[in-house]
Amino acid sequence: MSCNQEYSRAAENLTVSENFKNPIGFYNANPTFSWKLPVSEQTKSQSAYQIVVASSKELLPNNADLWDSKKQKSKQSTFVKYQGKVLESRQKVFWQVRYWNQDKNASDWSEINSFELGLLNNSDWKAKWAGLVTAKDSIKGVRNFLMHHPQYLRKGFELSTDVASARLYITAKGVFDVHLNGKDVSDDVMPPGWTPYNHRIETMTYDVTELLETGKNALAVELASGWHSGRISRGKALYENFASPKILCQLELVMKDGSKQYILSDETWKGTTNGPIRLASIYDGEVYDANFEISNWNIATFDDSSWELVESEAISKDVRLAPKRHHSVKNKITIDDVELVSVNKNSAIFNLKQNIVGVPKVKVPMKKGDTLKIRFSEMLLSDGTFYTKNYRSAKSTDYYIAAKNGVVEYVPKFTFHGFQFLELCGYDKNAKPDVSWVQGIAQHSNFEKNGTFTSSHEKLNQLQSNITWGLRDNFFDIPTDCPQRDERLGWTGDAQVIAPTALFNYDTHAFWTAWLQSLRENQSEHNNGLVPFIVPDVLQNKNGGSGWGDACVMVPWDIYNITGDVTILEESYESAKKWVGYYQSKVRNKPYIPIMHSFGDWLQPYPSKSLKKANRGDTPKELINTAYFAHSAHLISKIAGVLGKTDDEKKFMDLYKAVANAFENEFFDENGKFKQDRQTQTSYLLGIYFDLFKPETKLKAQNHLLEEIKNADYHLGTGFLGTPLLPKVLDDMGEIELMYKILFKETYPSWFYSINQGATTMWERWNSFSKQDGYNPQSMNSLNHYAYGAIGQWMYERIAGIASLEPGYKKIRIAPLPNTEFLTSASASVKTPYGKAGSSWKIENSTFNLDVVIPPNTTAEIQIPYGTQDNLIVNASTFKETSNLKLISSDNDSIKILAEPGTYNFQTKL
Ligand code: RAM
Repeated sequence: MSCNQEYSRAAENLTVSENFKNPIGFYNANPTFSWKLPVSEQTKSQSAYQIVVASSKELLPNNADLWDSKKQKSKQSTFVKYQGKVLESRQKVFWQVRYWNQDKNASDWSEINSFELGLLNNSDWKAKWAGLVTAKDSIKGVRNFLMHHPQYLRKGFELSTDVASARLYITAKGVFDVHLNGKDVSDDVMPPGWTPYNHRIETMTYDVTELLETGKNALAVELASGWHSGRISRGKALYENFASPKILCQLELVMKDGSKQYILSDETWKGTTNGPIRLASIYDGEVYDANFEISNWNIATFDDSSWELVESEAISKDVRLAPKRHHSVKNKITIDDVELVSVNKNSAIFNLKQNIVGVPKVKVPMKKGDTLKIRFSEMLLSDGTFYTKNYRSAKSTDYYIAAKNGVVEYVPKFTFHGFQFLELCGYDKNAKPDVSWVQGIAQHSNFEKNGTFTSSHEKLNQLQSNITWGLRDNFFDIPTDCPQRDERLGWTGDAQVIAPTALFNYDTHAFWTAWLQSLRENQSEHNNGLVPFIVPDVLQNKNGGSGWGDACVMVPWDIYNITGDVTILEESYESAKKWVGYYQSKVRNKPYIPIMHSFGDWLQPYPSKSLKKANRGDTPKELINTAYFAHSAHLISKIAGVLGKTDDEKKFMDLYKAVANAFENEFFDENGKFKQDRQTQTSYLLGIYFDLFKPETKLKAQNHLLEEIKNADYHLGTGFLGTPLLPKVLDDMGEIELMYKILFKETYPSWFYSINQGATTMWERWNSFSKQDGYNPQSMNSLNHYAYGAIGQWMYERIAGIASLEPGYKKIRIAPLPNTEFLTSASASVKTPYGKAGSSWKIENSTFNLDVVIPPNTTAEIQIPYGTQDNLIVNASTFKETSNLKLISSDNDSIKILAEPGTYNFQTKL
């Protein structure tokens, strides 16, 4: 019986599509289903499953009216496609699953989960865009860009019967904060976030049933420019030329008597710009004047007769309204361990000890009528000077004007800053500045932590911290390049290099797939397949860039390998092919060598070129174009293979081989040497990692690469494109000691150099700042830029030792590569689609100790880097093959084992 009980343990952790748990306002009427098997001795794997889907809970499991998958003999427990009846907007759908284990015993049915669809079609919207025409009295801000006064909008309404359920569907051309009867509807930050608004605007869905009252109610919205009508979108012809922000809002009520009511945004709404937020800009900050506060404006009893009527506008067919397909930004971490750095006559400087993105929360004594000015900075100069030059034209300053004497509390709402230090001035001169005056609120898209990495080395741990802070700081609804200066754009190249590391550390599956949809929408504007440098594409440049545009192929491929979700390959396939077509269209005189724009190996250290061109490094763009052309064609061939498109698989394989051949002939001599006086590490890295050389040339090129690294005194010499490839290439070459040597270098250029200079995030340049000389004087210089954090993938995969060997960790590789010079232990865990996997090693008394966790429904190849089969101890006994552990191979210095799910401890002598 006890056995049977184990067998009956139900599946857990049910999710739909990209890891959504019981979502409402869900975007996908064709979802996929995923579940995890419980961790138990009896459940090693799944031999079959059954999913049942119904329109009400009561129909489950036996009368599933929407879909019954029936028993499917399959090991698949992730991303199983829904194949039932067509689902509609607003529909609430219930589902559960059971599985059969390896012994063909059925589990119990899982708990019932649900999802509720949002408004999927523009025709679902009865509301109109509504708002005041603020363009007419807006002021000219930095570089003459219009600044709209934020709007306060409201609508009172009366309900005669009780509400059974209510959903608020809402979005904005701009950003908003919505209240119902004076209460916050959500804690989302700056919804609806940023998409190419000329193609698609995401809509939010909130369950507001509990906030409504019988009798009088009021819906109230604060609305500001955000990305849509702010200078970050750069005007141009986009987004209706800085049109006044507007809201679109549809409150749908189902009453207890079954009747329906709608409260819609339209010309009957009232509005004012005479509220306390006087101005708000992403780059430039917020101005809040407490003298303009309007008490009770967002509750039902407020008299809005003196407010203006808004203008309305029908929704257009051309811009899709679609439920948000990833999680919005939230306040995630409060930093209150603050240091008071200095107090001058009129100002005080505070240090959060961590470079964050978000807003300050200040509690400061003030005198009526005075203005508190809050400035931000990433790092002070050694003499304590408050430095803001690297924000360039972004004013990044908040102002608060006090309406009375006493302590004021203020958190800006419609802006965000990138900062570690903040300066206050304008507070009550009689008060003594105190650390309690300031907190930092770190904000980012609301994804969960997915992995952990730690080791015995303090600086390596600081690097992990810098990587993960740099990631979160730049995942503000879209993946941005930097979060602080007058840029904050979705650079495709940066995204391409960081995606794998991001997926290890955070559950960014939905975050990436949402952004990739924006990428495809912007690509569709260019018939030749061009993928813009930035997405959303507010620059509207007519050039595509190698290594940047390839994000449309490389990021989907990474997502697929790490999650096992084939959907992203299907969604991206045509886009990827078009991008390779763009390369083809750029081939001029020499076959397979595209002549086109590239940012090159961006920010390579020690460039030989003069300052203006130095950022692009020394690897010629033609070489980079050709390398990425080949690589993207190669990946498309692999993707075609996964999708069963055999013709394309061959066609793109042939193309890749032809381009690779041209690459070798054009740029390398018969000795595998890069044909340019100024040698670069990246030219070799691209050729080797993208597999562009004939085998004999590859060996020669590898030696030239080693030579180059030696010439650099064992420092890296790579920019944005080369850096992620360096550990992979050296690893394949077996040059592990060398990789450790480079990684643990303390001098410029290296990862630890920035740590030695006080970095708490990754930097844009290897030498963005030094304690001695302060900021690198070049104007483009961010202290929060994730590209060089791409080393994070190798830290998980090889220092700690966890990698996905078959898509989505169906097969796991545990293969740590310890280094005894620098480390005595390292450990990582990852929430795989099947459950938690772990690899943790330490070396003590000449014994190598490895703890491994392998989740159900997977297998693992475990490679123990020391010892032999004879001296291997497993879970405290001498190693013997069992049904759980099979020997694959054993030689003098490593043992390879195939493991079934479970928890294992391995010990062996060094
Ligand atoms: C700057 C940033 C960004 C990079 C582009 C090419 O804007 O460094 O990260 O991708 O240049």
